[in-house]
Amino acid sequence: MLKGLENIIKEMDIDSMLISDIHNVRYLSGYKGDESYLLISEKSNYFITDARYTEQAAIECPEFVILDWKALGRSINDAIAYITEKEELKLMGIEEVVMSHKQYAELDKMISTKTCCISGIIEDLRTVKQPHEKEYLRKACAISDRAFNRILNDIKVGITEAELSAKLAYYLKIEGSDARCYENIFLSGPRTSLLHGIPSDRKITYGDIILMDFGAGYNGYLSDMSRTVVLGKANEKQKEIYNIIKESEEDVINMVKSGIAAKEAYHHSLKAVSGTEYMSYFYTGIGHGVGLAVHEKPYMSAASTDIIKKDNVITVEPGIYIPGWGGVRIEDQILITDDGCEILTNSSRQLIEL
Ligand SMILES: [Mn+2]
Repeated sequence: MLKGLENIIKEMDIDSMLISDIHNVRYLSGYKGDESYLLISEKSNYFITDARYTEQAAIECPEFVILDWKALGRSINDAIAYITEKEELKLMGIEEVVMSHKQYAELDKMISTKTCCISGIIEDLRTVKQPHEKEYLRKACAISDRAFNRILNDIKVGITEAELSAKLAYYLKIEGSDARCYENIFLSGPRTSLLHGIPSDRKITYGDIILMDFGAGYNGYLSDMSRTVVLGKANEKQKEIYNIIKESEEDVINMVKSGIAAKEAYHHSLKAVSGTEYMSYFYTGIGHGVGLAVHEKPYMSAASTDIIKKDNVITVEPGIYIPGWGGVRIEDQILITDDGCEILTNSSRQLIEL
């Protein structure tokens, strides 16, 4: 049995769990690849993959029995059925939000083991970062700070968003990011109101607002930060909106600590915005946990029921997005402590005019 899982298995009165979410697979096994599953029982830990990954899995996951499902049948389900029979499993937890209906329907016919839902349980464990995870997250954030510093020199009239996005991805990797990471967001001018827009062939022009949202990975642990800058002198409206968002972000950073409800942090983010003409353009999600996944628990919004705890790593990222005009977002990644937080991304939050 893997450390930390005994209590869960006991409390839920199950004898096994099938882990299908790839971040949970990595969290529990150390495996860095894709398309693999864990079947953890009271007696043994199985790692189910295919021949593309068996050697890698044997190196990265020494605590597991490695099974190649293609050698056992036609689908992953054949390997699951093989284990449930061999281990005489009675009740297996499955991640119902990850497994497809097709796979579930087929599996249900193949096995006599009963199943129950365990989605969110490993995700809850993942929210509280262990010392090595905190170290990896600090390193990932430092990489994104260095890449940001480099990309500022490339933002010039005539270069496109897509070119800048490619350069930023290059700087992140040269500065030490994992080879595989997630795509950055690099937007300019009126396109900055597209919260998660895709970098286009739009050329940067003088006076543009430029929004970058990006991150690095370090041993699989991710950073996520955003900065909004202006090429040239910022106009009054750009400055006004930027300062509201900066104040909103700082209001949250200054109040957040272990034990605060996520929705309370959200309400604090509104102080700087409510009463201004921009309130209806303020986005309702102001942050999220970050770790092996770029968006994970806890979620920071008005509707969230999450409580922020010590050793959570979250982003704070208020933003105002006005269709046709543009948007401003400032995002930092922080580590929650008993009495406040440690800010992991250290790039300036002052408005940068290039
Ligand atoms: Mn984010």
